[in-house]
Amino acid sequence: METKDAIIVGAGFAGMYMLHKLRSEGLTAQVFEAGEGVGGTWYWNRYPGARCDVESLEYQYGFSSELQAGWTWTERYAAQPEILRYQNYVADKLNLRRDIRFSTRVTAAHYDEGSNRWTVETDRGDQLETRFVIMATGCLSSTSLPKFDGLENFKGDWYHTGGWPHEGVDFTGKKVAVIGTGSSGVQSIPLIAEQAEHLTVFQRTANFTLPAGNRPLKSEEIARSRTSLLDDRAYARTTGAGIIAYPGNEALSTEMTEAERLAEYKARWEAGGFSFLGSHGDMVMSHDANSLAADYARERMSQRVKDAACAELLLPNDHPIGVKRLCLDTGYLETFNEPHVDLVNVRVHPIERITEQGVQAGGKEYEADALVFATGFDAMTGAINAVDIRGRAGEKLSDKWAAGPRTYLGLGSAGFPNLFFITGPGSPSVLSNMIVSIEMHVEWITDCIRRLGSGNLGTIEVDKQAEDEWVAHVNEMASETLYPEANSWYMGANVAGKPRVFMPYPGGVGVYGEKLAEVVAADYEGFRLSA
Ligand code: N01
Repeated sequence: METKDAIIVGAGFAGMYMLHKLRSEGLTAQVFEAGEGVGGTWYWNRYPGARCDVESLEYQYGFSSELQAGWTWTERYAAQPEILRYQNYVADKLNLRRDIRFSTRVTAAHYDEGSNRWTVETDRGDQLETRFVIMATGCLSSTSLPKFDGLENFKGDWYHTGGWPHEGVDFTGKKVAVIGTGSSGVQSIPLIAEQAEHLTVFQRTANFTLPAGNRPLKSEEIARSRTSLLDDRAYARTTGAGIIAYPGNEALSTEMTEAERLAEYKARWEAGGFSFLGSHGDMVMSHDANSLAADYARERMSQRVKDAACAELLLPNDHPIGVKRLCLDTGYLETFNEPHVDLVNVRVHPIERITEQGVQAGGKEYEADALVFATGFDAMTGAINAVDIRGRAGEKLSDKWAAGPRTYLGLGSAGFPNLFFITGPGSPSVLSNMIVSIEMHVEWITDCIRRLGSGNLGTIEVDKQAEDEWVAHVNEMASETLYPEANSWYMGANVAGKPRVFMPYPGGVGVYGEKLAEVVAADYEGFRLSA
C-alpha cells in the first residue's frame, strides 16, 4: 500500500499551507481535493457577487512577505475570481500541485490500533497508509439543500450558490426565483436582478446587512501592507477576531453617553464592514446594549428602501444583531426598489412545493425559469462527518458527534489519535478572520508533529477529560452571550435534525492563542503523547 507521513483532506487555504509546512519539515504529504483545482470555498462559490467580507489586505496568507511581494490586491474586499487567482498564484509559487490529487474525494479514514496507522480511501479507489490525517475540509463547504417537494419536476434550471457552474449563468430575459437571504443571497441578488427580467426573492428571516463600502485599494494602502504584513499578523493574533482594521471599542454601552454611542455607530456604519459590531464592548453580551445597536441598524437599513411595507419586511426583528453572521452588501436593499423585484415572506407564505413552472408558496404559484438556492451549508461538521472516520475500537466520529461536535481546542477528538482538524468546531474559526485561524492551527499542528518526531513518540491523542472540560467551557461561554438566541448555522439550526449546539469558540482569537501556547508550554497538556 502507498504510504505517506500525512494525508491532508482539502486544498483550500488550510490544506495548501499545511502541505507547505509539512514539506518544509521533510515529511511526505498527500493532499486530496474534490475540486479540479485549489481554492476550497473560493473554488466552489462562484455565484455572481461572491466576495470576501474580510478586507483583502488581511485576507491573505501572512506567513511570507515574499509571497505578498508578488501579489497586488485591487479592491478593499476581493471578489471571488481574484481570491481564486491568488490561491493559484500561491500554489504555483510553492509548487504545491505535485502533491495534490484533484477531483478526488476522501471517503474513509480508519485507524488501526495495532500498527498505529490510518488507512485512507478515496472515491477513485486510492488506498494509502499514513501516520497523520489532517482535515482541512473548511467550515462552509458542505452545501445544504433543504428538501423542497417537487424539485425533481421543475422544468427550468436550478443552482446552489455553493456549487455554481464554472462557466457562469446568464439570467438575461429570465424569470428567476432566489430562496435564501443570508450572505450568499444578499451578495448575489443585486447582480441577478440586473440581468433577470423578473426576480422573486423568498425570505424566511430578514438579516442585518450594511453597506460593505467596497472600493479600489489606494496605492499607499498596498505599499504600507507590504512592509507591515508580518507585524500586522502577529498583532492580529492577539485580537478578538484576528482582524486589525477598526479595533473594537472596549467601553460598554452603559459607559457611553447617547451622543457618544450614536457617533460611534455612525462612524462605524459609514466605514463599512464588520466595524459596526465593535461599537461597544457589550454588543453580543447584553440585550439592552444589543437592541440599541439593532435599532440604529434598522433605521439605517430602512432609509435604503422606498416602499415602507417592503422595508418593514426587510428589517430583522427576531434575533439580536451580530449573533447571525452580519451581511455586508453592495446595493442589496436598494434592489427591492426595482419594479421587477418582488419579496415573498415565507413565514407568512410558506413554500409548499416546487412546481414545473416555479415555486408555490402560500397557495400562489410564482413563475420562474430558473431557481437559485442560497440556502447555505451544513457548517463546521458537515464536511468532516461526510468522511467515514473511525478511531479506536472502530468508533465512528459521526456517531461520537451525534449530539454535537466534541473536540479539545477544535484540534482533535478523544479516541482518534493523530487526527487533526484545522479550524475545527471548538476553535474561533468562523468568528474570526479564517486565514489567521488557519495559520495558527497549521503552525500548531506542524510544531506538534515535530515534537512527536524529536521525542520518538508515535502518537498524540486528546485526553477525554480535557475534551469534556473544553466542550463544557465553550458551551458555558456561549451561554453567557446572545449567540444561542438565533437560529443560525453557528448553532446548527439551519439543517433539519442537526443538534442545536453553538459550535465555534466565542472567547476570541487572542485568548484562544494564549491557551494554545500554554498547552504547548506544558508539553501538550490535555493530550496524551505515547510511543
Ligand atoms: O447561508 P446562510 P449563506 N426555506 O445559512 C434560508 C459565509 N459566506 O450561504 O435564516 C426558506 O447564512 C435561510 O433562512 P433562515 C458567511 O459566513 C461569506 O448565505 O435560516 N429559506 C437563510 O436566509 C455566511 O454566514 C460570504 O431563516 C431557507 C439562507 O437560506 C455563511 O457563509 C459570502 C430554507 C441561508 O443563509 C453562509 O452564508 C457568502 C428553507 N427551507 C457566504 N433553508 C462573504 O465572505 C434555508 N433558508 C461575504
